Parts: sequence; C-alpha cells; structure tokens
Amino acid sequence: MKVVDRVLAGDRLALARLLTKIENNEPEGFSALNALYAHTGNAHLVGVTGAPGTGKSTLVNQLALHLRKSESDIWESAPTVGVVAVDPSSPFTGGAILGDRIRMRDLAGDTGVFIRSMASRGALGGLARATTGVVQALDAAGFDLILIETVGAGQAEVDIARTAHTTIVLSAPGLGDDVQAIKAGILEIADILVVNKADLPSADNTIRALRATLEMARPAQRRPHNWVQDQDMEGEVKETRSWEPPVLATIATKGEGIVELVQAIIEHRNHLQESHEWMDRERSRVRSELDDLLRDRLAERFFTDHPDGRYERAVEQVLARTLSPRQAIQRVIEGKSL
Ligand SMILES: Nc1nc2c(ncn2[C@@H]2O[C@H](COP(=O)(O)OP(=O)(O)O)[C@@H](O)[C@H]2O)c(=O)[nH]1
Ligand SMILES: [Mg+2]
Repeated sequence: MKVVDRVLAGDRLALARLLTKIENNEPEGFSALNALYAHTGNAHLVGVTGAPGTGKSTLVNQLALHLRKSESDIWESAPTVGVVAVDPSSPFTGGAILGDRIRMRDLAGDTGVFIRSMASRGALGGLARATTGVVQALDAAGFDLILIETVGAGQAEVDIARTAHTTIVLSAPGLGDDVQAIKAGILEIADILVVNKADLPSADNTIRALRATLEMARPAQRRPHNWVQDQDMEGEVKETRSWEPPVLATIATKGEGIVELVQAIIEHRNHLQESHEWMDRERSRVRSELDDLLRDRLAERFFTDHPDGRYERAVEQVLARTLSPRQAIQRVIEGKSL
C-alpha cells in the first residue's frame, strides 16, 4: 500500500515516517501532502502559545486527557487528538523535557492520541512551514482536534498561532509575561486567555492585570471579521456578537480548570461556525499559505535564472552605501548593471 493510503487507513507508523519526511523537507513528503490535501479541513486546530515555563506542555497534556474523556454533540464519541509541540525551549533531546515525559506516560497506549514534538533545528520560518505540513497530515489522518504548542516569543510563533481556529494564550504569575505578551501583540490573537499556575499566591494579580489590559485593548481588538452581519430566512439583517475572549484560571499540574477550558474551546468553535468566521479564518489561512509559497517560489526562480552573482554585487553596493536597498533590488529586477 502507498504511504498516503496507509496514513488514511490510520497506520501510525506510516504517519510518523511521513511527518519526519515533512519536517526534513523531503520531496516525498510534499507529494504525499499533495495527495492528502483533499482529505484535510475537518480538524479543529487549537493553538496554545505563551512564554517558556508558563505550563503549555502540562496544559496540553491535560487538555488531551480531558478531551479523550469528554462527551459533546460536536463529536459522536470522544474526539481523537493530535498534539504538535513546537517549543524550541523544550525539545525532546535535552533541556526541559519533563512535561513531554509526563505527557508520554499519561497518554501512552491511547490510539486516539498522536503526539509529535517538532525538532527546533533550522530557522523559525522553516519551522512554521514544516508545522503547517505536519498539522495537515494529522488533519488528513482524521484527528478531530489538533493541539499546537508554540512559544509565544516572536513573529514566527504568531504565524503558527494564526494557522489555528482557536488560539489559547497562556500566562503565569511571576513571569511578567502578561506584559510581554501584550508587547508581542499576542494578546490580539488570543481567543481564550488562560492564567495557569493559579495555585501560586500572585495569580489573582495576574488575572486582574490581564482583565484590565483586555478591557483597554478591546476597542482595538474588534477585528472587522468579528462583526458579522447576516440575513435570516425572512431577509432580516441580524448582527452576531463579536467574541469576547474569556480569562480563565487553571492549575495544569492538578488538572483544575481544564473542564472549563474545554468548554470555552467548544463555545469558541460554535461561535466561529455560527458567525461564519470559521470560513473567514480558513480563507485567510489559505491566503497566507499561498502568499508564502508564492514568495518562496518567485525568489527560488529568480536565483535559478540569475546565477551570475548580480545579487551578491547588490549586497556589496548596499553595504558600501552606494545604493539603497530599494534601489539595489530595483536594479537587480530590471537587469541593470551593478
Ligand atoms: N505551580 C504550578 N506549576 C506548574 C503548573 N503547570 C505547570 N507547572 C510547572 O511549570 C514548569 C513548566 O511547565 P511546562 O509545561 O514544561 O511549560 P512550557 O515551557 O510552557 O511548556 C514545570 O515544572 C511544571 O510542572 C501549575 O498549574 N502550577
Ligand atoms: Mg513545553
């Protein structure tokens, strides 16, 4: 059987091998993804982001455990769960792997769960692209819900979070990361805010600070697609309320607050579908993926067509301040002498 058929049939080993090929940018991985793409689009993609040490891995582990036990009218039975951990601060090889080890133990033997830790080698942009492929493969393999753990530090992580339908932003008391999160613009992508480590004494302050910040940021946060005008059967225009990101408290190590978090995830999913925002997000995701690919391919083609070192000469001229970056690129593109 071909790898694509094996993945579609639920062969975990074939899936694991395919994910490695995707991670390594192997052509075989891309061609499998091409064939699998028609089978994607069913999974609910849930991003979990936040500074290192906020408890993302622990929380994702608890979410997977609870989801496997949860009953809801969305899923006929407990949803199958894929986990993609993109956390350069705690890779499998060395570093803080405790969360991953606990995760492995608790969820081992459950065929309804598939966990993948992404290697942190290479540029973050490349990592973001590989993550997209890995998520697509898990989606095609039929996992109902895919949890994507990323460090909330930079643009690449924000991009990864943007690929999700529902983005959970985690913070914890004592890390001062509620302020960092706002700085990184991560608050703006939050659909659900979670203050983890609610067992710590200063948790109340963090929750209060976050609520206050959210209150202030709210007008700016109303992205246009959060307001949806729709016509009902009688042709009457009705307006769907925008989503107000809830602030929830959890103690991931004890599994406290997880039931409420699962509930919020389900509510957000319902909101997306009722307001048609689900399709909006799908569309903007497809668009940004195509934009990325177009940029890549055009640059690739440019370098294949121009192997004459003109680009290198442009770099030198910009370094020497004889041309500005814009002038240099203009000359390169127009084939002018350099
Ligand atoms: N006190 C407390 N510690 C927690 C909680 N959740 C996670 N931790 C601990 O915080 C540390 C970092 O957790 P981890 O899940 O690896 O964080 P990540 O880097 O965001 O993935 C670990 O030592 C966890 O045991 C919590 O709710 N309360
Ligand atoms: Mg982690």
